Amino acid sequence: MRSSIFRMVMAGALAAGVVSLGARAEAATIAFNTTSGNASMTGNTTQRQLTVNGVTVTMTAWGYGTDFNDATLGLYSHGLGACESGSSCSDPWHQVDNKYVEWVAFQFSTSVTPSTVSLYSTDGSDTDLKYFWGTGTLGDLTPGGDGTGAADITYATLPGLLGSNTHNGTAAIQTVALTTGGPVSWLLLGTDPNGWTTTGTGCSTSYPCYDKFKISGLNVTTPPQGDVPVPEPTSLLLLGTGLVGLAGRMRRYFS
Ligand SMILES: [Ca+2]
Ligand SMILES: [Ca+2]
Ligand SMILES: [Ca+2]
Repeated sequence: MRSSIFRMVMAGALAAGVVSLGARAEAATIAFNTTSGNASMTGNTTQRQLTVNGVTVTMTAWGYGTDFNDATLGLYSHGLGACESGSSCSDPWHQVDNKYVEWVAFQFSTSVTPSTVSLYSTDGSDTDLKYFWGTGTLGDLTPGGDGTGAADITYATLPGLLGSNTHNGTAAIQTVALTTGGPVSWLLLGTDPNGWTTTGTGCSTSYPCYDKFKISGLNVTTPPQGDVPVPEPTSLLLLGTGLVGLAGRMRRYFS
């Protein structure tokens, strides 16, 4: 009887002690360098992966006509490029462009808040950016295979929100702010499908000016974690010391 009461009190004290302990992790910025100069990049033209500070991002390229199409994901000294399947992949179309309309998907292993993306325009082209974002898994945008089986995903059925950031390109890396308003699990970055123009200097109906860029890097923040029941070593030591004292007092009380 005494020992069972003793065990109950001890169990209660231990449970209360563990639950009340907490470690609050601060928000952290993670910089994904998506140039070929980053030796940590793995994968191939179908899919590439990068892990920084425990967060893995998986990158896939897609093209878009009337729906999403397969594309190859190129890795160059100035960053990621894309070539829609069957389109020209010669310079300058090895970039992410809106002549063939291409997108690069970033699927994160945990929720992150995107803050900025670095774009590089090889030839000083305009670099109008559009982006979708969402939670969960973006997955295959051409389910069943391109043009076969299940219908490909379209913009209208893409399970995400769309934002944009329009600016004029120069032949340098540009940092563009991303505004998702909170944590996301995936991001789909591409040129504005309607961003190209036939007017302006050097642009005509015969030679439209298309938007083109490479994606050099992506910065995200990991959200601060709430109080989680993970005991800290120093707190555990205090808890253990307290329990030893409590046990001693209880033994004296019950004996
Ligand atoms: Ca398709
Ligand atoms: Ca391209
Ligand atoms: Ca444009």
